[in-house]
Parts: sequence; structure tokens; C-alpha cells
Amino acid sequence: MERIIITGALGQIGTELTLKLREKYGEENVLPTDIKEPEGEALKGKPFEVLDVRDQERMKALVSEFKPDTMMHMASLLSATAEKNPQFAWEINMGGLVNALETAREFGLKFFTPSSIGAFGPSTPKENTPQVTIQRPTTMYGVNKVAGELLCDYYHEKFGVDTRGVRFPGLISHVKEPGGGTTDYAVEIYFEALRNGRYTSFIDKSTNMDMMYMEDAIDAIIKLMEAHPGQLKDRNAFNVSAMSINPEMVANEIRKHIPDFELDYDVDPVRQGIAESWPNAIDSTEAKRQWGFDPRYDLEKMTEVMLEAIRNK
Ligand code: AKB
Repeated sequence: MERIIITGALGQIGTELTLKLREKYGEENVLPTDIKEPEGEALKGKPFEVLDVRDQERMKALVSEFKPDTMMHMASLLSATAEKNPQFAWEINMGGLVNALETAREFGLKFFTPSSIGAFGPSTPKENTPQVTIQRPTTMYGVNKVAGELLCDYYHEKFGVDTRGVRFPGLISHVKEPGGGTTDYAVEIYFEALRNGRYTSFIDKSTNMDMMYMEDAIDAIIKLMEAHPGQLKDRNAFNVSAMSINPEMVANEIRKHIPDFELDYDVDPVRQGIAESWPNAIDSTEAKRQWGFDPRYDLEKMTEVMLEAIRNK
């Protein structure tokens, strides 16, 4: 992996991924793209191209010009947004993925795209969810993610495209807030703790979901993409998680730094329903065994760095 094009580069993962890849592989070797121009300072003025992932012709033209060896396809609508407009989610999530895979096939690119814990459903084992298990999600996002995992495997088997992916849990970051996810509470709670000393959670108190600090997520992408193909028995997609937490657990950790922090609840039935259809805790053993997945942040350490970073903003 030496020269990389990224779709959805202004999203929650894409923003930090772009910065890290630029640091590691050089600014001139990373081309971030998204449907609109960057607004914040982070990616402004650097190589950047506007790309709607539904436009296969433009995607191929950019690849033909930039000549990357790797594509990281991050453009996607998250679970709660997808549930509001399922047809549009299919267009972006599946239409965009097919275009990206076709581009990777034609230009011989290595390929990464994230799946999610959303690829599981109510009939999946809830605790210690294995790498290979029942996947019958009940959301459009989940349907997209399962279909995407299968499509990536298909492109690997049928056309020899080097496709790789992980099933990300909720990702927690202070750089860019997420938009439209079910796990978003776990980011908002830190910002609100510092802004107002209180937070109203849309997810119920004892609902456990998998989470991971963004730095660990970015490291996981790079590690997986740099792994020798012979190491990989699975490909699309690996379970990865660093912690299984609920709102009360986050609040208790925040109170170690902000003792008066208050948490109350106004549960959103749609997002709560999605959360309840997902596992409580997935098993990342295969990612650890096959390519050395090794997250460094637990809830305690993540809370410390999140509060410190937001305070410094
Ligand atoms: C979401 O909540 O939709 C995402 C995810 C877990 O895929 N953060």
C-alpha cells in the first residue's frame, strides 16, 4: 500500500483516516474525495476531489489520473439515517460499493471497506458473537452491510480483487462527530459533559453495544491492509471491538473527572430498536489471531483522552 484514494473522506472515519495516511505515506500519495468540498481546516487546500460515489465514470477518471494502488471506500449512510430513507441508503451504500469494486477490479486496486456490528441481527448470538455466525439484520443498513460483505468476498473469489474489511463497532472520536448512527450517544455524551455538565441519552441505560476509540480503528485498518494475504483466512469482514459499554458505564467513568455530571434518558424507539437488534459484545479473536488486531484504549483510558482533547479545543 503506497498510494491511496479514499471515498467519503469527510466522514467520521474518513477525516482521521486521511490525516493518518498522509502522515504515514506522504500527502501527495493520498487523495481524499467526498460529495462536497471540505469546510473545516483539516483537509482544506490539500489534494482533494469532489466525488459522488454514484458516479462510476468520474470515480474511474480520478483513479486513472491519480494512479493509486489502494482504494478505501468509506462513503456510506449510517444506521439511523438509512432507516429514515431506505431506498436512498440502498443507492448510496450499495450503488457506491458496486462502483468502487468495479473501479478496483478494472484498475487492479487493493480494496478496503468497513462493515459494521449492524451486519448482525436479533437471531445472532448476543454475547461473544463469533466471526462466522447467523447474519439476519432487520435494518436497511444491516442488509447493506451483509450484502456488501458478500459482494466483497465475491469480487475476491471471482475476480481476484484483494478485498479486506472489518465489522466496526461504534467509533468514538473528538475530531469529527458522527452523524446518523445508533452508537452516536457515546460521542455526544463527552461533548455535552464538558459543554453543559449533563446529557440526555437516546439509548437506554443498560443497553450494551461494542465501541472502540478512533485511533484504534485507524490502526486496525492500516494493520489489516498491510497484512500479508497468506495470513488471512477470512476477509469480509473481521469482528473488531475494544469494549462493550452502556450509557451508565460511560457516565460513571465521566464522573471520575466531572463529579457532578448528570445523565438522564429520553429513549428514541427507532435507535433503541436498532441497538437491541445488535450484539452486546462481539468476539475479535480471529482479527487478533490472523493479523494482530490489538486495541490499546479501554473505557477508562478513552474517557481520559476524550475529555482532555475536547477541553483543549
Ligand atoms: C452506527 O451506529 O450506525 C455505526 C455503526 C455501529 O455501524 N456507528
